[in-house]
Amino acid sequence: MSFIPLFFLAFLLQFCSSLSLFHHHPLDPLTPTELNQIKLIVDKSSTGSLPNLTYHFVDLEEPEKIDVLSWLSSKKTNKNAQFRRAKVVVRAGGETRELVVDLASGSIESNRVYTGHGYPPFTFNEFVKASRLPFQYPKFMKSIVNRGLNMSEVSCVPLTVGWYGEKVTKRTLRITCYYRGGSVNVYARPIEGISLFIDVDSMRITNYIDRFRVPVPKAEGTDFRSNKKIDPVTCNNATEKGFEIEGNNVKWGNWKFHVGFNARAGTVISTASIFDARMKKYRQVLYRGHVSETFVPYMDPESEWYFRTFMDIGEFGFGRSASTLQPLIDCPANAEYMDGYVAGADGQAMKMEKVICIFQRDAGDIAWRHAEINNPGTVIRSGQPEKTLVVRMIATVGNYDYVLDWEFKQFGTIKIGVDLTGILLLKGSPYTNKKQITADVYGTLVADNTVAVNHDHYLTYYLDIDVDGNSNSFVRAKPKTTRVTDVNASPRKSYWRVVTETAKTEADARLRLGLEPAELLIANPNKKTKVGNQVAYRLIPGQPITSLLADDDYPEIRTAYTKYQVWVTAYNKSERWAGGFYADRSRGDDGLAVWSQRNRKIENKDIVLWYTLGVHHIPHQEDFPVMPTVHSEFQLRPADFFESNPLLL
Ligand SMILES: *[C@@H]1O[C@H](CO)[C@@H](O)[C@H](O)[C@H]1NC(C)=O
Ligand SMILES: *[C@@H]1O[C@H](CO)[C@@H](O)[C@H](O)[C@H]1NC(C)=O
Ligand SMILES: *[C@@H]1O[C@H](CO)[C@@H](O)[C@H](O)[C@H]1NC(C)=O
Ligand SMILES: *[C@@H]1O[C@H](CO)[C@@H](O)[C@H](O)[C@H]1NC(C)=O
Ligand SMILES: [Cu+2]
Repeated sequence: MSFIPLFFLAFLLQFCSSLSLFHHHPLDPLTPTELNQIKLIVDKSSTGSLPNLTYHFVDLEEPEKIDVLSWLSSKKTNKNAQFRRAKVVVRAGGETRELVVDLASGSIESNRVYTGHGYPPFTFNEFVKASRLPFQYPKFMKSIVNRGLNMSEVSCVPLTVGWYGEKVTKRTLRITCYYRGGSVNVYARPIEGISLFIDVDSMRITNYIDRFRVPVPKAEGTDFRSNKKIDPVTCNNATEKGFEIEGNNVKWGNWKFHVGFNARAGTVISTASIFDARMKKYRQVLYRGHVSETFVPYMDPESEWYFRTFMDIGEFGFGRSASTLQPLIDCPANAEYMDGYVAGADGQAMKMEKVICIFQRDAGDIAWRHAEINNPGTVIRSGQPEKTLVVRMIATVGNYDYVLDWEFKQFGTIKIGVDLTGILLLKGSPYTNKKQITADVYGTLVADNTVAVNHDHYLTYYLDIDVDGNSNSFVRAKPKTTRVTDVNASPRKSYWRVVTETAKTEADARLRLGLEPAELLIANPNKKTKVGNQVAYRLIPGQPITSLLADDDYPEIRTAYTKYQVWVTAYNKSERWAGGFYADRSRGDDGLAVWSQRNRKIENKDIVLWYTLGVHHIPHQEDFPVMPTVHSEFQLRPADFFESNPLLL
């Protein structure tokens, strides 16, 4: 009977797959097979026959949190088909379409035309095609010859254009060009004075202006290649690997979490929980965290520069810009690497090699220590060295490189760090010395004929923190100066005591951090320690920064969320992108600032914390020709989460 061997085979398959698939997680990124399957499903549908079909966004459709958590706690071992759905955004026939594709049934669950403002991210192909157009454009070629430059030494890069109150917009890029002329540092030698507009849907140059000429900065001194040998002895070689990885699941020390990757955010950390040795169980800390949007506005209002107000994550994607990591430079010798997969413009899966590295850091720091000298006849010294686990990705978005770290500490802290490096955005200038400058040049003269334009970097993080469960509150613990009233009881006049305030609604949780001290806590009001304190995690912000642009300035309207560093919103799985999902040419009608206006209740609810870090970047000469890293960070740290220092258990 053929039935028996078939049955047996099915059993074997099931058995084997449950062995080999035990590392699956409902939030696993789409695999290359799944990406290609999605393309086949869409291409076969009615949408597939529409003209000029291009893929702009393909990601796992966020499953319901309740399903993910119950799947995880039920210890299921194989991939559950219910989670394998994808959100797909395509452009076809001049329209943007949103599709939800169900991979298990191979069908399209929904398919609608998006009619709101803004556009999906550009494809890499569009950027490449747009940046080639000037090379066949006679007016541009003439401008190059008129400047005495050689066309074969020109490189052009596409720039997104923002929105400046236009009633009708099109998908547009502007092109800016540079002169290599013997230098590999493309961004160091701008060809100034030219404006070149491209209508992306028709892929044509629609407007061209050559307004003025200034000298192209010289090639000398622009090379950023290092000739320093990397000494293997100095590079953290001896450290053990220290962690386990199965599929996308990482286990290290007391931590376990999931590392995902997508084209928009890059690294996504999910379901991070920490083992409590006293309770003998894992406790939830972070359901999902990733960088949500970036905003990099340049402070030059002139016609060739004013529009440079980039939202890199929504307009292009940090994942899509992820750089292949260089062992021993980007990550130490004990690092392990992960590849990423994204959909190309044609929907086909594309491998991005070594885009994430994970390594244990043993940097010579101290986790805790003490020396006790008051025991008779003996000095007792004790302590522990600090060890951390770093998950790193680097997004190279044009000229800038963003090193994005998630660093886990044994004690329970998660440190989120960003290092800025790369090449400054430079502007050609007639000046070779500061004393020649009489009008505003909007930046710093960093070399002959080279102005590095002032700008900001804001990185906004999505942090769906679930401290020991979903129902959390946002609490501010404020040290408040208090007068001593009973003058007979104490010679002291004042002290501070802690006054706590719990945010009731979203409006209570928009914060501009300043000099007024406050501990910012995500607390679980339903869980208390043995001595009765609310279990919590604390946000330790970095150097506070808010946007200095006027509220009615167009780039500020699009990124109104940069006016506050901290926001807390009610959880809604479709609210993840702080600048709105359709960031290119957006008008500020979607995004964090708008959602928060609903002023939902956030006390003892499933809530999301948003934190913006960044720098006002006044360039300096050392940032040229390549910029030494500038660091920003914030931390999430246990606060009455454990009964006592967990490192002693
Ligand atoms: C398709 O693209 C070509 C060039 O890329 C363009 O000329 C044409 O108008 C597009 N067709 C539609 C229907 O958008
Ligand atoms: C222009 O540059 C190309 C490539 O670098 C070189 O081969 C060519 O000789 C140059 N032409 C002139 C006129 O200098
Ligand atoms: C570092 O690793 C390399 C290659 O594994 C090895 O040759 C070298 O001796 C190591 N250096 C140290 C200090 O362990
Ligand atoms: C979730 O967010 C989306 C986008 O802001 C909104 O349209 C929808 O109404 C929200 N759902 C709920 C239940 O609040
Ligand atoms: Cu900068």
